Amino acid sequence: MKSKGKVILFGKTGSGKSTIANALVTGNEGDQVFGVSAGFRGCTSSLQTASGRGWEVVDTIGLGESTTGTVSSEDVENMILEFLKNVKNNYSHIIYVKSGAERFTIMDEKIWAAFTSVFEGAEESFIVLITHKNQRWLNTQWDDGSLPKWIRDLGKNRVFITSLPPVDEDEETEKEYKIIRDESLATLEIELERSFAEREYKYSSPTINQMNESQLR
Ligand SMILES: Nc1nc2c(ncn2[C@@H]2O[C@H](COP(=O)(O)OP(=O)(O)OP(=O)(O)O)[C@@H](O)[C@H]2O)c(=O)[nH]1
Ligand SMILES: [Mg+2]
Repeated sequence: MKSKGKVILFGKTGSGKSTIANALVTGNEGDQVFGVSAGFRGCTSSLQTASGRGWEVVDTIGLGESTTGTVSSEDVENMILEFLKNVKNNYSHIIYVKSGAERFTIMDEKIWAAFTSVFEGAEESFIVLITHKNQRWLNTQWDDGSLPKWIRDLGKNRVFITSLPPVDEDEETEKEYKIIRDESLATLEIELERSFAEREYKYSSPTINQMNESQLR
């Protein structure tokens, strides 16, 4: 199958990264490739890559998740170094995932700032993807100016939306959810394709790709 792109997903725990990764790779069908958290606690423990339906997707550990006990600053530095080494690559889309069911806070803005500095040089492939909501909701947010500035500054072409509710036990509800999931995925793929086509399918290369270990540190 023709390659559609290589995507990397970031965002806070529970924002929906693994759900999107599964949708792209499996098309909402069959077994899930990426572990999806069953509720309150995240379950993606490291970097995970999988391919399917023309997509190559890198799913990352949830940001903002507290690790067990106290961590020394040296540990943190090593963790970040390990992380940077692992994400060094060329991408078609570098996606920051944010749950629309949660409030937008100063924390989001800080994560976004860190994110943009890690992927400096690859700005053309940045996308914010808001989950748990639909296009009507997003349109309203644009109209009444209630999105935070860092999202508004990206512009409508760079802010996407998905609603991928998990499979429901109730048959009637599930029928509805399936339609929502399928429409969401179809729209997302169209948007991803459009934004990649705009750059003539050129993969972007963050400057960290050219850095050696000591430069990264
Ligand atoms: N209703 C609804 N639920 C969603 C949506 N996206 C994800 N979920 C649910 O939210 C929960 C967390 O989703 P995950 O995909 O595991 O989130 P994650 O970002 O991978 O989380 P970590 O791996 O902990 O970083 C799961 O129960 C999903 O089924 C959505 O668009 N709508
Ligand atoms: Mg996950």
